[in-house]
Amino acid sequence: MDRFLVKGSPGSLPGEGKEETRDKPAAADGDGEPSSKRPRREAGGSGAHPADPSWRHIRAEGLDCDYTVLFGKTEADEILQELEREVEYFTGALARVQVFGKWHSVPRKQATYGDAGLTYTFSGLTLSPRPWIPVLERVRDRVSGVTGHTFNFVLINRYKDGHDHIGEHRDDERELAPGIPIASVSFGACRDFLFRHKDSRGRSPARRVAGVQLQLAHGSLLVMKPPTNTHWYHSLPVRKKVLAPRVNLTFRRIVPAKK
Ligand SMILES: O=C(O)CCC(=O)C(=O)O
Repeated sequence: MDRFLVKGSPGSLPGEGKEETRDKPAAADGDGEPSSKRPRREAGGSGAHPADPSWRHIRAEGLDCDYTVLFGKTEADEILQELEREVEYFTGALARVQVFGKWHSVPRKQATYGDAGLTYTFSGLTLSPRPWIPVLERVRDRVSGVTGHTFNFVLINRYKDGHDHIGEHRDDERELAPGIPIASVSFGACRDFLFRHKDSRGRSPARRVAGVQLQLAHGSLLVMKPPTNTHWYHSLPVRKKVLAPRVNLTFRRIVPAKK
């Protein structure tokens, strides 16, 4: 899962991760404030009643996602408070990233939790996730209940405000179990979430495929199903007007390493 979090970080190989831009410093991030020029599809918003998740299906060429609001406000507030109290984020070398030879703080905080015995690669190191804590088990089990999938790992990203962000990347690591969706649950500030087709990146894209923009609300669940992460990059761009924190949990199924 080295490509999962940071590229060009300590221990990564030269030339690895040319496509990976998730930790570009804010000033260099191509996804700034909304541009009226870029074509977009809108989805997201307040969505469904949590007791009866009604899904919004988001489809484009090679993109297959479902969105719902899974937790009502009271429950989402309670979960956010517990996450803020209980989650322990990376510090030190794991909270820094090297981009084009320069060191930067990762522009958000990160943590990983999961099943005992699992290992994953991060910054060139083989790490074990922290053991599950009750608040994460509660969210994981609700997500499993509505998706019919089980998850053994969660990556947590905390954005203190709209300056914190994540650059364009795909979640296409080798460790991910094939055919299993990634379930992304958000708490706190509603943020824009952008998908861009792999053929539509860069200054002279191979072709123009309309991007997809969602707003991920407090208590929402976005299910990214295959083959979305093969064809589409996603990012959470800087939004300077957002003042409140947001915590995002991406539940994943990792194939345990052979002993
Ligand atoms: O915070 C988000 O919604 C995005 C997180 C993300 O892109 C990831 O975990 O790969």
